[in-house]
Amino acid sequence: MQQVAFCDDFLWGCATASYQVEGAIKEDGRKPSIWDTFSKQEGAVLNGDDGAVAADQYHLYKQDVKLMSKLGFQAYRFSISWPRVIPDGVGEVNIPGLQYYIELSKELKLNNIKVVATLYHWDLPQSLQDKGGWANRDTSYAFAAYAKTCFTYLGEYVDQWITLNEPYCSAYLGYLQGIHAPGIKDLGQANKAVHHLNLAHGLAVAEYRKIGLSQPIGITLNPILPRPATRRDEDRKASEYARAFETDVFLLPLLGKGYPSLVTKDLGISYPVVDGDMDCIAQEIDFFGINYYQESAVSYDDTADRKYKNEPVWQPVTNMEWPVTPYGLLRILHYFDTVSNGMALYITENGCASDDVVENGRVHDLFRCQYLNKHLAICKQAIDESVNLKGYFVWSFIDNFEWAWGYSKRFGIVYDDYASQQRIPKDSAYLMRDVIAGYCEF
Ligand code: GCO
Repeated sequence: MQQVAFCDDFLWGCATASYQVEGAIKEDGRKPSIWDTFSKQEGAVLNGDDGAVAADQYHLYKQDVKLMSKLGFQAYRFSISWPRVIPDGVGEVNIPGLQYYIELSKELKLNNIKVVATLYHWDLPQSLQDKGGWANRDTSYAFAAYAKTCFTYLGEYVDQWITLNEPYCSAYLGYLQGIHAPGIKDLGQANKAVHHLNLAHGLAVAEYRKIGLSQPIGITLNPILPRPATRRDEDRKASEYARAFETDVFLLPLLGKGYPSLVTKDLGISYPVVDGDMDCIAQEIDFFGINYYQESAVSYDDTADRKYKNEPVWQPVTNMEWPVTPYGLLRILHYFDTVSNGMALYITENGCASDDVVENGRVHDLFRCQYLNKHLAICKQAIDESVNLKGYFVWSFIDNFEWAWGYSKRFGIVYDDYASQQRIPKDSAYLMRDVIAGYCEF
C-alpha cells in the first residue's frame, strides 16, 4: 500500500447532524423543530419517515465515540440542536439539553477526538418558523443569542466552531423549492432567507469575538459551480449565473465583496440589507468548510428564471442519482483558494449513498470506497497544487435520516441496523482507518 499521502497535521474527521442522528425528540425539554413539523406533512418525506429515533445517538453516543476512536478519527463534527438548547427559539435556556453536548464533548476529549460543533444544521425551532422563520430578520438576532449561549456554555469544550451548515439548502431547498422544511416555494422569501442567514452568521461571529474565545470559527458552504455544457460563450455565462445565484450570494458577502452584480443587476434580485449589515457579515473568520458531493453541467436558457438550466451528464451515479465527479471538487477548492486569498479550507462533508447490504456480518461497500478514494486523491492533488486544505470529514459517520429521503438512503461508513440499532463498520470505515493511519491506495 502506498504510504503517507497526507501530512501529519491534516485533520481527519467524520460528520453528522443533530436531527439526522440523535432521535430523542421529546427528551430533556426539547421542543419541535421545523423538521418535526415538516416530516408529519403528507408526502413530504419518503415513507413518512422522521427523526424521532434516527440512529439514537442521544443514547448511544458513548458507543459511537468508542468506534470513532477505534477507527482512528481525530475529530467529530456534530451539530447542536437549537430546539434542545433554547426550545422556544428565544428566551429560556434549557440546561438539560445543553448538558447532552457537554457530555458528548467530554467523551470525545477522553478519547482524544477534537470537538467540531456546527451551530445550525437546519433544525430551526418551530416557534420561530411560526413568525416567518428565516424570512424574518428577527431570526438572525435569535440565532445570535442562541450562538452566544452555546459559546458561553460549550466554549471550553469545542475545538472548532461552524456557524451555519449550507445556508444554500436552508434558503433554497426550504423556501424556494420547498423540498426541505419549512416547505415553502417563494423566491421573495428565499432571497430574504439568504440575507438573514448571512446576517445570522455575522452576528454570531461578532458575539464570539466579544466573548473572546480563540478557537477557530468558520462557516460551511456547499459550493455549486456547474461547468458549462459547451465552449459557447453563452454556456460559459450560464455557469457564471449558476455560480452567482447558488454560491456567490453566500460566499462573496463573507469576503466583503457584497452580493454579486450578476444576481442584483442582471437578475434584478434585491436583498433586505440594512446599514451595517454587509460589514457585519464580512467579519474575519478562520476557515471555510466545504461540503462536496457532485458537479453538474449547465447551458444558457433565456426563458429560464435565472438564465441557466441543467444538462444531462454521463458519469456513473450514486444511489442519490448524483454523478461521481471528483474533479468538480478540485475546481471548487481552487476557486475558494483564489477568492479567499488562501484561507484555510476543510472538507466538512464528502461521501455517497449506496445500496448497502450486510453479508456475514460485513458490508462490502466497494462503490463508496471507490468514491472516497477518488475524492481523497483530489484532496491530495489540491494540496500539492498549494491549496490550503487542512482537513477532511467524511459524511457520514453512520447511516441516518436523509431529510426528504428518510431512511431509504444510507450515507454512513458505519451501517445502522435500525431495528436493533446495531452498528456495523462497512468496508469504507476500514478504508478511512487505513487512510488516517497513513496508508492510501489511490
Ligand atoms: C448536506 C447535509 C447533510 C446531508 C448530506 C447528504 O450537506 O446536504 O449537510 O445533512 O445528509 O449532504 O445529502
